[in-house]
Amino acid sequence: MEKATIKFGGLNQAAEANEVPSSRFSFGSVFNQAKEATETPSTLPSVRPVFNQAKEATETPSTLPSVRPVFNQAKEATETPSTLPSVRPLASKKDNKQNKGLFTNTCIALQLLDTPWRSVNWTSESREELMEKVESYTPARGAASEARVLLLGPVAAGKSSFISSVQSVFSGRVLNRAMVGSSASASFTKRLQSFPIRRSGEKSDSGPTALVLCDIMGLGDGDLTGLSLYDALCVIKGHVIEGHQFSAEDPVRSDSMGFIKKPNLKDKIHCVVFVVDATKINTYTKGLSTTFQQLRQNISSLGVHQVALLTHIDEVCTITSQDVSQVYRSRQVQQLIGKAGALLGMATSYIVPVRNYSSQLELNDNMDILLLNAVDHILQYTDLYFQDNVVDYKATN
Ligand SMILES: Nc1nc2c(ncn2[C@@H]2O[C@H](COP(=O)(O)OP(=O)(O)OP(=O)(O)O)[C@@H](O)[C@H]2O)c(=O)[nH]1
Ligand SMILES: [Mg+2]
Repeated sequence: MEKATIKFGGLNQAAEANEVPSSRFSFGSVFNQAKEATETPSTLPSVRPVFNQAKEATETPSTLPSVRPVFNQAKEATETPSTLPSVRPLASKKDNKQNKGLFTNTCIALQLLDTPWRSVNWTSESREELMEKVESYTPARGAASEARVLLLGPVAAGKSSFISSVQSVFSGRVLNRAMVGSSASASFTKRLQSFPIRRSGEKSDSGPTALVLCDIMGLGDGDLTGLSLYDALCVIKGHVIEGHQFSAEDPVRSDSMGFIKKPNLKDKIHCVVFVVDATKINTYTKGLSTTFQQLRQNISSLGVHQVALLTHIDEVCTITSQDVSQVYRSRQVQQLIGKAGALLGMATSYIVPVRNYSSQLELNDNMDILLLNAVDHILQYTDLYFQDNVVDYKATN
């Protein structure tokens, strides 16, 4: 059942993207068969001929016109098996329109869970509350004046976009503050750059919030490209100065210019956010997965908590792309969060989906809410660092 649903989601998206209704119908029939094969074996005999027709239709395009009636047949096989005629006449235009509507509704119902698996309040009040929460945030125990959060992930995962998107929410308009690249193979971001998140509206006069998002080069996947595990750990430990330019051939060394020999709490990273692209979860290499697992072990031993963002969710689920408030009802997104958990070696409760601003020129309340929920999630784990480590830190300094 699950396998069939997965295939269905992907193919349906492809079909919708290409606007080829005939392929929708043929696949719908196949899917119905798979679904019924699992759920109601007793109805199988009536469905089997439908499958054959659909199969033939795929193999021999000349028989394609018969695909529409096949859909009718399959649909009715589910609803009224006793009335099934052996061959259906060609549907009228009106019938086709109705069928298309029903089919679309069926598609939506199959892509969406009945109830969201996480609850989010999608109201403008909630958006305001979340913004105020971030604006009034101060690190626990007065440990530091700001919380430094590092975004780590493969090239083009959306690290810089997330920073820009959060900046945009607080600026009231879409900005490209942290320089966003394209989906090239080499990292667009080369330097360590910190972005204090500004307050919104008139409150911006009272200075930025206590949240600083740090952008960095994309991770390599085990070979000699991208940010190395060693350099990433140097940044987290606080040895690397702002603006340091990373290079695979020139790792951070204790004699590197500006190397911070004895980092203070303010130099260190207090939470790490892994960023992965939902469209690439199935193709990320084993080397990258190993890098993630090694990073997680090393970062955890420093007492730094980690969470993760699943970006590009609009590109894996058509319904979420149209209405981001459906994200926690999307089977596709839920399944990819599970896969992201396996890739990162992380429980799914640490992973949140986001849709970054990429092509939009105007803010969208629901996108803002999802981004702000992600920031809230990050801050919870950032504070654990201050709660866990500050006593030790104060005692030793
Ligand atoms: N549709 C969509 N596009 C996104 C999303 N997030 C990022 N992008 C796009 O993905 C591309 C790469 O985004 P960046 O933010 O530059 O990625 P990065 O992780 O900073 O990449 P490097 O700096 O090269 O390591 C850009 O074209 C973004 O517009 C998203 O959630 N949805
Ligand atoms: Mg970047």
